[in-house]
Amino acid sequence: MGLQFDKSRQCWDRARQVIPGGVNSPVRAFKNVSLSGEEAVPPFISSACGAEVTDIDGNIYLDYVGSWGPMILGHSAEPITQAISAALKNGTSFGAPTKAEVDFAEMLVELVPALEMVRLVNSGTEATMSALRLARGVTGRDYVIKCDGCYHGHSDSFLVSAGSGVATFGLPGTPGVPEAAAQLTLSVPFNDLSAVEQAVQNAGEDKVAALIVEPVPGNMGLVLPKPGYLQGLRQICDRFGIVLIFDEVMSGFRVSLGGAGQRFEVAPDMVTLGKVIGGGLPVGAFGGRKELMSQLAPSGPVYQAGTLSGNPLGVAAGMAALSEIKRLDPYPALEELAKRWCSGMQQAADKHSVAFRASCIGSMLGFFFTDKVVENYADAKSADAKLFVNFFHEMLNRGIYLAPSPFEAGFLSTAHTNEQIDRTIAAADESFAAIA
Ligand code: HOZ
Repeated sequence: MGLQFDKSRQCWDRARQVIPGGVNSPVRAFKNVSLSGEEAVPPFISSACGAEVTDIDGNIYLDYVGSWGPMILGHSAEPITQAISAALKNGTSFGAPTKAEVDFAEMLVELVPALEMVRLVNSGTEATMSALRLARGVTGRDYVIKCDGCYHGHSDSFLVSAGSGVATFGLPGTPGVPEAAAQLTLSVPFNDLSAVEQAVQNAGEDKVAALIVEPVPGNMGLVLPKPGYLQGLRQICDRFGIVLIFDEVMSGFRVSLGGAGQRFEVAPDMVTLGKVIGGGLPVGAFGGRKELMSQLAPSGPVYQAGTLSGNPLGVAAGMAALSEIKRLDPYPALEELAKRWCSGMQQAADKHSVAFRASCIGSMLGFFFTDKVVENYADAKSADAKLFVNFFHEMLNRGIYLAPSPFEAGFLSTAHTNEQIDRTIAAADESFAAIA
């Protein structure tokens, strides 16, 4: 056993000379899954098709990262690649309105219940920072409440007690963030309504502009909201005039066609979306109630802008992806596949008496090396990190590509098959045996 990584290793050596940490986004590094003192080398990916990715050494992996979420239709899905090719012939950027972006905005408003108006941006980070700007602008308040372990991109306001890479590398989250900005962010445990009430009291009842939450967090591993939690957030926000923002960068089009707001029947004031609406190209969006969104420039005073926002290639890819997803309605099949993965993984762990908790919702997957139900970031951090690292490498060596961090969710696509899920479970069975 053991894959060859010679070419990836060579690339890694070059990358570290010219790119900080060798990667263009921290979560791609294998620093946190090093087995020995030496940093593990991430495979450098050369191509991807369906549910598989191939690295430059020719190793093929069954992929559960899915570019961190957007690949609902699998890699290189034909409707998307064709749409990009067709759009490419007409030019790559105009910096002017297009009919396609109107079609796309209409599609988003049709599919996501909380969206009455939407503005396109280029990433989830842009979406969340813009949504917060708007919430502050319309309320005239400064504080924002978020949850520990939730990740809303890398802008100043959201790095306090953040998930994803900040959690993976155990970073403080605030170097480079002015203290004055960090102080306006109040972070509370997920799934705890009384902590939110307390934070509102601490800030002052008329001081909190927004409460932002991943309704189904995927950036501290996958954590599910307790029954009534999201409804409780809605009630608190109503009581204190706080703008409720659902950050659906992870859960959007993953837990249902209309996202978590639709699945849990809670209407946020605003929704933020990211890569999942771009079919693999850099697209994001934020939107919500018309009365709020019309306060954005140029119809209102709150400024937000972007030369590449509504870029024709991104819009074409996103439109193709969402149209195909709407046409296929893959949600029941994806949920079945996820349940098959979840119960198979749990059984394999139980067989080897490994403390392990698998969970899933829609096409999102999660697992922790613990015997308790994980309800928040503190629970997630208490899971066995060493076992995760060993398991991760056992799986990678068997051709299963998982996120290199216990603080990330996994993703299924319509390209994954029952046979591939069963192969994953067989690999997990051997891996649990190896690490037990
Ligand atoms: N939200 C993504 C992972 N949880 C971010 C991906 C990245 O930071 O590159």
